[in-house]
Amino acid sequence: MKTLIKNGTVVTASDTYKADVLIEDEKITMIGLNLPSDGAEIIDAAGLLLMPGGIDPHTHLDMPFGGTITADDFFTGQRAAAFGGTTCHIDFALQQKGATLKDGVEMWQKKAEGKTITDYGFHIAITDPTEASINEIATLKDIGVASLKVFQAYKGAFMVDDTALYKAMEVARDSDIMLMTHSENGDAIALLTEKLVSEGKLEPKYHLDAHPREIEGEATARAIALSAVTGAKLYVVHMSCSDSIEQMALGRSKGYNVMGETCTQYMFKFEDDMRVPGYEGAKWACGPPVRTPKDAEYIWEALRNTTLQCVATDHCSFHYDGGVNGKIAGKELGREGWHKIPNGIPGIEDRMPVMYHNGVNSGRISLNRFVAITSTNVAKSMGMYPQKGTIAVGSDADIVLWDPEKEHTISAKTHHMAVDYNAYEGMQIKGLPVRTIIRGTTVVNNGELCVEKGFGKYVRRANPVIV
Ligand code: DUC
Ligand code: ZN
Ligand code: ZN
Repeated sequence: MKTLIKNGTVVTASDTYKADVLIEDEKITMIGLNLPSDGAEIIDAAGLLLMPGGIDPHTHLDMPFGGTITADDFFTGQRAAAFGGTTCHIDFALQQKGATLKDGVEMWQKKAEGKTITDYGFHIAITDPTEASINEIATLKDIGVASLKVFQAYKGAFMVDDTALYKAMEVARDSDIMLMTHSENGDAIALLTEKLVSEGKLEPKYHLDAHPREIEGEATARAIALSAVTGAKLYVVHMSCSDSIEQMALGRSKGYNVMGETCTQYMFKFEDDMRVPGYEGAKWACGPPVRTPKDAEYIWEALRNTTLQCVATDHCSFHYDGGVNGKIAGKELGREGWHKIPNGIPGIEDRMPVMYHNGVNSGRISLNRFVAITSTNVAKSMGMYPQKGTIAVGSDADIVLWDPEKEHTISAKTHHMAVDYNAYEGMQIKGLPVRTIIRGTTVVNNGELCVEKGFGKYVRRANPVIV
């Protein structure tokens, strides 16, 4: 199968230039001006940008959490991703207590089986850090897993202590695995939660008081220090505020092997959105919590100046009005107390358009930086580059045809996620994907899904690098 994309403008993390792109089977085989068609199917991309497909480094599909399960499974989540210009994502498989890390990955592989639309990989989160589990980190490469998540929060559920974190870092260092942390101080959160709940402070806004910014800063600094001592590569996920990002800037200025990710929602959803009267604030309960508009500006600057290198979604969708009309239970579980709200915000479909519109159109980041933070840096740090994350000869033909002039108003009424609300409801966007190509096959074209469930493939990852 041959496809020639003609007349488009290729955009990578470093360059923007006019070129045709030839795809043979699943790979890009030629890039240049006026390439001969030679019997290839022609796609005319005049007026369009050709960008590497988005890669979302942080998603939770079909994940049990907080007494329920996410609204999006691998089909609805990946379908939404493809509509939004994301061609690959890395989901978090969770180790179950008493089971191995590989069991966790296998469990998540089964959830994906037969449902996939985009390509995908798995991180594994270590939640039962026995000696055997810690030693098992050295074998993750055998199953194509190049990243290990450690929770410094969620005491009594996913959290592990500093001894386990330190030991996991030593094995991760020796086996070239990227160690990822959810950096908040779980002990402090547990104490604050107990206090607030015992005082009868049960409305959604108290979620903010249980997750102060200082303890995100503290846990981030701790993870960075342990990474510096052990020499493990560290990727801090979902950084939400200046307190933690300052620590990242400091660690990077010292030359440590550390990098950070933020999420789209931290630039658009704020503490005041959680403080509205009534229960609506529950929609924005996530960990770490949403912060302030000042933090959002700090994040934009950190994305510009390379303190932060990746933008994820932490897509973790729970219905606002769940448990009715056949819907899975969701945020309503916390009506009797904020501590029972399932944490998470959806966004797998919206990351690319929202970041493009608010980043590139507003002049906050360049087009090339947009590609870097939504795709290339993710591929590099997660061990998928140059198979994924760029437009280059030999790379997978994961290409998004982007219309910089196309306009759309984001709404839950029209989105492709299964969840019943949208974090960017009403946002008017200019610049959208019009065709999403994965490994040479058109997956979405002008609002139509063009592949069957099961199209997406597992991506084996190795050699993650700090960018
Ligand atoms: N944060 C969330 O908001 N949801 C899932 C897990 C997490 O760390
Ligand atoms: Zn997390
Ligand atoms: Zn997460």
